[in-house]
Amino acid sequence: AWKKFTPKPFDTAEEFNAEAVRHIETTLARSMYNCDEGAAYAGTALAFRDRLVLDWNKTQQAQTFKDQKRVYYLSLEFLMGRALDNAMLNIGKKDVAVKGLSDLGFRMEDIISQEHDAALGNGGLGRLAACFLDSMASLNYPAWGYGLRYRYGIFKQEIIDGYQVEVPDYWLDFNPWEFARHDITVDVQFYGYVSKYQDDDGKNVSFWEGGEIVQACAYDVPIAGYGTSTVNNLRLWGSKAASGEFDFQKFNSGEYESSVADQQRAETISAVLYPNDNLERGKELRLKQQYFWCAASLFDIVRRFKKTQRPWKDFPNQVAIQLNDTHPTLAIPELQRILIDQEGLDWDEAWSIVSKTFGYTNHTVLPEALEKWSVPLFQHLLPRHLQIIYDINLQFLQYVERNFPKERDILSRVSIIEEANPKMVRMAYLAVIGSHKVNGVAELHSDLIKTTIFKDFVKIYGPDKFTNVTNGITPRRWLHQANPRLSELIASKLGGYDFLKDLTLLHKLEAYVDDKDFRKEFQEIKYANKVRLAKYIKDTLGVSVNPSALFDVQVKRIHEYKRQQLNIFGVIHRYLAIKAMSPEEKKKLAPRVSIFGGKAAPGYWMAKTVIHLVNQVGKVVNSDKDVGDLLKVIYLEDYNVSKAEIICPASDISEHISTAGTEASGTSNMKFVINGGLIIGTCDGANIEITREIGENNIFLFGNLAEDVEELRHSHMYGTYTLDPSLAAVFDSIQSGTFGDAGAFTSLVNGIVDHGDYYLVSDDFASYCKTQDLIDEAYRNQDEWLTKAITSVARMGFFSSDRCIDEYAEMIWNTEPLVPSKDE
Ligand code: 26Q
Repeated sequence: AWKKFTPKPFDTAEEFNAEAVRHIETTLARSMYNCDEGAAYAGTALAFRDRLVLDWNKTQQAQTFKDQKRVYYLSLEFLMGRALDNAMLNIGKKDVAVKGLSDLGFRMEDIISQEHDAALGNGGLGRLAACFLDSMASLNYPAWGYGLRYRYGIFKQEIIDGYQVEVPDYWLDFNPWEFARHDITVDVQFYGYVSKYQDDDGKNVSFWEGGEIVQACAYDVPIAGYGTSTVNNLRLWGSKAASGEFDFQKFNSGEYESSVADQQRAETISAVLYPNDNLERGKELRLKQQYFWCAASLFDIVRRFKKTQRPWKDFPNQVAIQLNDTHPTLAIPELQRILIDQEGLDWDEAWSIVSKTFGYTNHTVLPEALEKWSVPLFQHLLPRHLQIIYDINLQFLQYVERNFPKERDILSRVSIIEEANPKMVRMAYLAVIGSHKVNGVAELHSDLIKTTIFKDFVKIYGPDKFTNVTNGITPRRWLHQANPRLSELIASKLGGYDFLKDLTLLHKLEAYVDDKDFRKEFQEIKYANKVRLAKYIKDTLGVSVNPSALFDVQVKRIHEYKRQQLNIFGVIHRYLAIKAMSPEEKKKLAPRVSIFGGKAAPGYWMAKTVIHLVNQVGKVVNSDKDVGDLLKVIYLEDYNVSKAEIICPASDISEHISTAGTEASGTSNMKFVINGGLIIGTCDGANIEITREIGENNIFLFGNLAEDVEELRHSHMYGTYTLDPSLAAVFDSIQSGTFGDAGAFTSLVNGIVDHGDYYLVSDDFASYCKTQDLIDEAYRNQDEWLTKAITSVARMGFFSSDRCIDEYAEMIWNTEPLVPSKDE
């Protein structure tokens, strides 16, 4: 028998260095004589990885042995960011590595920043999936993530002459955090046709034949929990050409080039992340990605279930699959297909299993983001799935007809197939029909989906199928890792770091809101974080900003509904006001730094125009001698997770100013407040619950309410409204060329002036500017400001993603944690 392998766990700096050096010299085959920061990063990562891997194996064995219900989180995006710091903090022993690296002449900060972000996501939805993985592992839930292993993550953004330029993000050169499982593969079929047979019992059966096969290859990423030995698994699928006789035939018959071309075509499936956020674009390759990933994941899940030799009816008791938006909806007809075509279950038996297994999370009500795929495309790519979808639809519509015989047009409204030209498959309806629970991601949003896009379904299924799980964030990354000094200060008052596992403990901080030393330290930490960001701005953009100024931050994907245009118009309004001020008036004004960051989808012209305008305004304002320190406008290039970790702790005010009813939740709002920043925001998404938790005195809310939006839009269309006069003045300055070629911005201005102002920028402009003035005033009273900030942090306990995961487990998944035993 094999002798059990025991690793060398390091407890001292010397032991850590021995491990890191061993990896550098042997795993990497490099000499310590030219050990640069890249090699030091690799050695450190590999030393920590060794510790992770053993707990990972143990966790997986224990989960297999206990055979409890598992959760599978299907997401096309996992925006993980960097792994090393997180691994060190979750495993412990970071302090040892800090000392060890410093003995070798390295600073931990520099080593950490060697790592490339794992940027397999666009924004909120992908980062939520990453926070959920952290929470599921930290709470010991047996849970796997399933995703795609994109060769290129979200593009890198460069700002050149004030314009966004996209650069490919090739990130896999050296990735110590993934393990290629060359032995774990799944053949995935595309195209072909459906044949009908009669089986031995005379039953009609359908079978999907022909077409082509692409191979899915598993790449596993360990997900360590905080303060527990649980290490869960994130399985990402990479695509390859299926190896088979076909290739060899081509090869042997001299068609070498075409066999290489087949290979490349197959690899295209997992090559690149689609960079659209909140916009659906019906490209065949995207649908191929979705099916490839769903088919591989379902095959894997079913294979694991079948090993236990349980009867099929146990499947929903052993497996919970959560669909992160509609992107994995094909998993529903795929499971139905496996059960009826391959496992021989009858339709009803199979459908009962399918609809108990899935839960669906909706992240948007924007009509342009609701996924639809054309029937002809489906017919071509996935003929058997289209049949199954038609059958699901038929059963469903028959049910509706029986129960609502008097309502004739409900059938066309709720049909999965939209009767357009061409016909379209409505993925959200399929997801609702195939799941046992549907949830929104904040209270307002969950209410809205029940009264708008899914209204008829509430009538059909009753209200209990629909629920809310308000989003959260992991306090490990977004407090402890991003803001170690604040985390340490909190721990010093609360008697340790338990709050990182039970964030509601933060409420105890309220007892220190008047504590002089605590307040001073809290304020110093914020200042130090601002100094750090100021240095970053100086290093990257060459602009000096005053760290004592009010830092006003809006960082998120650029989208009209998020209204970065409202922010920059407000900045221009401020600039014009400063230009008109007397020296006395200027003295009274609090200096401000307006910081923007975020990527625009490459084809989203209006979003790119906003980026351009912000940069043009920055160019003019930042060099205007009349303005000096009173206003600086900064565009941070390539906003991503690791930059968010620097930016969130350094804000005084952050902006979450979407048109009411459009932002499903928002999660960066939570990240800013937990780091002692205040918010200017609309009554939208999770802003509403943040207000309820922290108190309305501690947040700057403005603008129209969701319930008024429809009427306001109507008034724009039918001429009963006039443009806000201050906004008109802003437009005049833009159109007179103050910020360069006015023509570049006409579409942006005209969208508001002439084309209905869909996002109600004009309606909210006065209220926005007034609220910004209130913020200036409030900031002058630093003492009160500090009280607001501290009180808010103390009341943010609700927004931990641990709370979300417990809610999902209880209300949707019906799963229990598996607490690792101590002795193993
Ligand atoms: C769909 C089809 C084809 C191509 C791309 C897409 C696609 C990709 C990404 C559609 C949507 C997304 C991303 C959506 C998203 O990030 N939504 C955000 O989710 C967060 C987590 O729940 C919320 O906090 C945000 O409010 C919501 O906008």
